[in-house]
Amino acid sequence: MRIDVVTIFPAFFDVLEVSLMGRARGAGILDVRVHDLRDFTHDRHRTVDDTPYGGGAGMVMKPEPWGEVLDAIASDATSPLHFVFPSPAGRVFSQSTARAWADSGEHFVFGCGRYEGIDERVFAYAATLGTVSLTSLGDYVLNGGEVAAMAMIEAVGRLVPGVVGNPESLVEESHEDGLLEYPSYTKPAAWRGYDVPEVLLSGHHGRVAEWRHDQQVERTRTRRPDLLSD
Ligand code: 6GU
Repeated sequence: MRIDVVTIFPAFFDVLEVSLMGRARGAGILDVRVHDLRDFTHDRHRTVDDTPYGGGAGMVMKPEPWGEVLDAIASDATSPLHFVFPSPAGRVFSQSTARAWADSGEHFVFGCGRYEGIDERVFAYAATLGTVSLTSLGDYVLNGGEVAAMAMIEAVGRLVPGVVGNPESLVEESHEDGLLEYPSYTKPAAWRGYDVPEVLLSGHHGRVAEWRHDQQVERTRTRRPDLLSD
């Protein structure tokens, strides 16, 4: 899977060299390329922002460097392009979004905005090159799109075949079946006065499966009743 990232802080993405994502990149399963937006400016100060038309607080990212970097990426596209602009004003990302994107076969481009946002015309221009999504992680505000893009890249990337060693571990986890994950235990069976639930020591696979499912439903009911409402 090919992923391009556009940012004024490439260092945020250094952590993609670590752990499962780093191994997947080394193995050629994920091809992640990070572009510094300032490399697509032409003035001495490498300016990427300016004051908003109509006034107001903060600065807005200028369209010209974005146009140039999007053109450069589009000229090197490996499959249909999907531009994702992380934004708290976007639609909320979920496991089903991650699954759809991982299965899409698209070439993803994450455009990370800073300041008060990106000039709105950039989204219209990107739509002439591919699909455009404005996507939020949830109802809180981060300083820019970088941390949100990282979260989405990891959520999508780990669903690409070969990134996670044991594909079964993807099936049983929280949100894949609309329920939270069941609790897990390992040895020792007794620890500081806390015992592992008896059923897990029974060796009875049917009873274990039933207990785990009951735990999933009960956890979801108490912690996340919104997931059960439909
Ligand atoms: Cl995608 N971006 C920013 N800046 N803040 C967020 C977010 C995204 N999702 C939640 N908060």
